[in-house]
Amino acid sequence: MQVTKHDWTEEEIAAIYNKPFLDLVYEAASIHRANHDYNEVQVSSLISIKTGGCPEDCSYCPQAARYHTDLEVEPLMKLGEVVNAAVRAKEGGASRLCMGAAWREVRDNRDFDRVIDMVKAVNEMDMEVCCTLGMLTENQAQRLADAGLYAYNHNIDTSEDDYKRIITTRNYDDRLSTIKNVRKAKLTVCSGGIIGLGETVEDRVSMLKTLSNMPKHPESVPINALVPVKGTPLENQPRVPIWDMVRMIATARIVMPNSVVRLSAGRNEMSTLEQAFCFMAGTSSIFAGDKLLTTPNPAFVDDMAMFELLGLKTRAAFKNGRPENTRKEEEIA
Ligand code: SAM
Ligand code: DTB
Ligand code: SF4
Repeated sequence: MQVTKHDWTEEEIAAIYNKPFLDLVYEAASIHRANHDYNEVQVSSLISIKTGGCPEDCSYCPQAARYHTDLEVEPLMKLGEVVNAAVRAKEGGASRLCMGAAWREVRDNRDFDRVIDMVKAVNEMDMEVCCTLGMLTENQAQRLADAGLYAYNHNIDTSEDDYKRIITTRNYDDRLSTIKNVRKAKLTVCSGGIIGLGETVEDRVSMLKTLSNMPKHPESVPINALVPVKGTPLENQPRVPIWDMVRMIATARIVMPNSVVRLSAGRNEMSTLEQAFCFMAGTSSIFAGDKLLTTPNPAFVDDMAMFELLGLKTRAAFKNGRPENTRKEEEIA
């Protein structure tokens, strides 16, 4: 494991991002090879446990109630439905299940109790469990940890300066304080952002600076390409050039050498060759399964064919041992 640096400057990160393309990929690949089992990919599957009707105004998001997208609002899923989805995800090759809810924040009510039961049930199935439920208090983070949660996803999405252009119903500090609460509960952090929102290269660099200067780097860093959805304010954004996606992944890989960089939304529009370049540049994780939360994603079988072609293998759940909070009931008894 490489010693991580936490005092990156914007100039340093921009110099990396702007390197000649092949130099950048070569450097990122070298760091990737030195610090990771580079032919191994961590596969997560997403399920939207509560869809749409969100009070927030994130301008990229099809689930915000105020935008008129074709999405059907769905209440919180039942425990049994989630377990069935987890079985399918595991059969498809996923070692982690990520449950997303279109909430601004978690409330201490019966819905949260049900999510706690979902976390317990999926953890008992020997899958890593991740949640992304919006803002959390320290106490709520602790409840999730006690239920056996492995990771919490909370993206910072863009730079601090750009944030108010994209979202007005909360601020950057709200995001950062939830991430701190997640850390206090000793959960692993999954935090990254989206490119293609109309941000500048400086915004991308600034976002990577925020992530890489956290006291502990997020264990997982998702890089999403905007999926433009009809009815959202960003519906007409042009597709993110693959060159920008590779630059972003490579730069994240270099500034956070031990983190898992996740090639997240946007794969449905990418060729296998384009994805291969992302793996070369340091991606070691994807979301698999034919849906992200609400938008299409490549099917498990197509991804497994890509893995076969590229000689990649999937990473087993709890590869580095089960964290104490995720030990199963029978192991504790
Ligand atoms: N409501 C919770 C929250 O905002 O933290 C959790 C769910 S939210 C859908 C999770 C993440 O999905 C967002 O932070 C954003 O990074 C990503 N996302 C949402 N819509 C997207 C889109 N159209 N394209 C790419 N990423 C998107
Ligand atoms: C992340 O960074 N990307 C995922 C997951 N974490 C929660 C979500 C992508 C959502 C894309 C739009 C949709 O399918 O609704
Ligand atoms: Fe709500 Fe999350 Fe979508 Fe924002 S990104 S509108 S908080 S579901």
